[in-house]
Amino acid sequence: MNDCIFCKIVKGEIPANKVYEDEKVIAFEDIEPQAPVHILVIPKEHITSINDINEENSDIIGHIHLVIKTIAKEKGINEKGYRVVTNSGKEGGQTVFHLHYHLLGGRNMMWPPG
Ligand code: IU
Repeated sequence: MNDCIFCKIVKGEIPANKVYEDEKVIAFEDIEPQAPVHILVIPKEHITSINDINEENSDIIGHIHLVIKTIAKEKGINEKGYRVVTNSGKEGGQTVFHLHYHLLGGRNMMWPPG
């Protein structure tokens, strides 16, 4: 997707504070952190949202969870706890239409979310 900001981050056309990268995903610090740890984990392939997950590409979801687990441990939030969020669609609060998982931690999370 030419006009997708996260695809541009994947291609290195826009800088980001990367904390993890492999052949399938990258993770980087959110530019507007909502918690002491706020990392976005995204597939390198352009997938718009959960609505575009299918039998062919669904392996990426398990992989993203493994990466989240690794980063949570690296950031030292795995024991105390953390939150993983993916917003889907406008009413779901999605503002960037490239699938991404927010990893939030380092403070007490509230429920219900706004
Ligand atoms: P959302 O779930 O689509 O609302 O999350 C998008 C997130 O992407 C949001 O937390 C932004 O702060 C973040 N973000 C970013 O980290 N870098 C960017 O260049 C842009 C958005 I645009």
